[in-house]
Amino acid sequence: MLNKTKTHIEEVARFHSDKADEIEAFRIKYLSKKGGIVTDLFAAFKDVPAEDKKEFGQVLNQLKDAVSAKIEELKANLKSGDTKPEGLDMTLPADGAFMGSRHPVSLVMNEISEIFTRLGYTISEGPEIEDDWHVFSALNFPPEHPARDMQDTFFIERNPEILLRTHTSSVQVRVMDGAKPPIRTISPGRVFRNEAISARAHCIFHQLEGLYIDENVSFADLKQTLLYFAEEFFGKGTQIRLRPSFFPFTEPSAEMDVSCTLCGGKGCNVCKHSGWLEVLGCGMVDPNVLQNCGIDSEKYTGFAFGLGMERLAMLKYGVHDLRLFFENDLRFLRQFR
Ligand code: 2U9
Repeated sequence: MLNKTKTHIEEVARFHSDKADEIEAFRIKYLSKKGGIVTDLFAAFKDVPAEDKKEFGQVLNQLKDAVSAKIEELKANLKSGDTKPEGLDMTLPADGAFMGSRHPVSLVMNEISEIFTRLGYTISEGPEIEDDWHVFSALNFPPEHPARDMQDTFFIERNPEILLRTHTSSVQVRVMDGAKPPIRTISPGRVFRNEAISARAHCIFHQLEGLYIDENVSFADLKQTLLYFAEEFFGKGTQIRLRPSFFPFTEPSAEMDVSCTLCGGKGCNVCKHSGWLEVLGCGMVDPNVLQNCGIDSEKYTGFAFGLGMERLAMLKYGVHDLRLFFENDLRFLRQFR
């Protein structure tokens, strides 16, 4: 028994761990009230012959002290912080940090901006809070036009008229002011219209408008530019068609459809069995607008176009309710990672 106790002392001296659970197992092995080695040896002490009791008692106490000292030493190391804190395994790989993603409207806006910057267009930005001149008057809106009504536009002040821009054409009016053609610019941005919110409309949305002014710019240039855009954005082989339309700031004006991106023109639910999807408005800049912005309409002509970003994002990603773009629901947004 004496030799066994001495062997235990050697084992205790050799023991080392920097894991809290192993140190606890060590304590239980030696000091547990039930079945602990030290506890059992003390219980056996009464059976040791009287002449051996002194020596055995000393060795047994040595073992008990060695166990207690070892536990204290190892626990102190744990607390000192240069080893692992209890319950935390520093060797495990780190949790993957959640990477944010771009909003689908930003994705579409960036993609379209890149298509036009490849064609040499600059990107122009301007204020969201505007005056009547830059949003309506310079763009040839007649005084009685419904867009000038409070039902359609958010007014901040009535006299003088300060309002939230209803289109980003106002940015291009600012670009034209004092600039000499050639002008080739796009203006992406947020616009505001006093509309009831539904699955297809919102009072805040995003537009990207384009403007190209130079000598001899023709409707054929507009068509070719838009065909290039359609093939880049919707894919090679996409067809376009132009239908006559009306805007106060362009003459002639047109709306452009692309062959349905889902059925390729055969007819499906998305294109309402017409084979075509309406994607943008366009036209030749009205000479009145050029004159209003200080550009000689005898010398220069230009074309312009406007796209609604939410509508294109709905087509591109198959989103059926425009309100999803404004709700910031992470279950929706994470799908665009
Ligand atoms: C200047 C002159 C003319 C920009 C244009 C459209 C046609 C158009 C709509 C698309 C969907 C608005 O968001 S939407 O509802 N836009 O149809 N926009 S031509 O014309 C301009 C721009 C600037 C100086």
